Amino acid sequence: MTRLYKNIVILTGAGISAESGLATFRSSNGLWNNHRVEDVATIEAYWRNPDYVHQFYNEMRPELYNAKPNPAHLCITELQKKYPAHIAVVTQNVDTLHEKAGNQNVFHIHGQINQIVCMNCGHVFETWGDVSSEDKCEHCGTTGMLKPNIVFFGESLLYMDQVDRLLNSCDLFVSVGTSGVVYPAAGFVQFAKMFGADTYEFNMEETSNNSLFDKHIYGPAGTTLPQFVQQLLADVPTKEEMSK
Ligand code: BV8
Repeated sequence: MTRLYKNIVILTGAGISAESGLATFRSSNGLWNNHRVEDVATIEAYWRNPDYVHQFYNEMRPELYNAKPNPAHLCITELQKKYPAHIAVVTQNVDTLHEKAGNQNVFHIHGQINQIVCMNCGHVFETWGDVSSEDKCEHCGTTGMLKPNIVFFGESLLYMDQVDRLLNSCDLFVSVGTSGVVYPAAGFVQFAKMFGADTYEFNMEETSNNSLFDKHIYGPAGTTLPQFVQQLLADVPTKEEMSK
């Protein structure tokens, strides 16, 4: 690869956090194995039984609080520091490992586990503790309207205006650790491709989105993504080369 890119978008899914010890959704021991998606990750499930949904996320919070970023998250920080391009991270993950690794320009399109939103006034606040339907909103004082600030099935994604702008100006689109089954995130590669980006998919195996990517790099992202970052950095001309 010898091209110098100007605008890079890195889309991440649960697979980038797998080597940090966090379960993915759809693998054999995945998060959805012991729960039906429609019982915990839909807005109907929330209204039907808010404390069942709160409990699912209350149980998830401590593990995500203690999780540490792995080399896949860390190499993105190195790239953002050393590669002369605008580099954004669009993540489907609700963990904060991109932030813990020092990544900048991170957009959590499916929300974040450590954020709670009040369905009455829209106020969003941070917590790593348990939440229940008895809790009161610190802003409007309403009880029983607090929800994890996580985008459930049937809800619109967050930051879509920013994502649209990023996709139509990117010249390199890199997808890391996502099965490509959840929309609209699974469709982002098509927009990037339409606007002329080179598209790379990093995964352990072929995904449903396979044919949409120019290149596929198989293997654990903690190994493959740092190698890719080193290749990108090797193509950056040195100051001497630039001055010729
Ligand atoms: C919306 C919250 C509209 C809970 C999540 C078009 C076609 C078909 C369906 C739809 C469509 N448009 C919309 C839909 C409906 C739906 C949808 O896509 N359904 C699918 C399942 C058919 N989409 C929605 O409802 C979205 N909303 O479209 O709203 C709208 C518009 C206006 C007004 C109102 C409404 C909302 C989608 C968000 C849903 N919320 N989660 C929670 O997170 O707890 S989705 C859930 O799946 C997670 O957020 C997760 O991030 C996401 C994607 O999963 P992945 O991250 O890919 O994880 P997965 O386990 O699947 O895969 C992991 C991958 O990593 C694997 O490929 C594995 O091989 C790989 N891997 C593992 N280890 C490694 C690795 N790779 C590299 N290295 C490793 N070490």
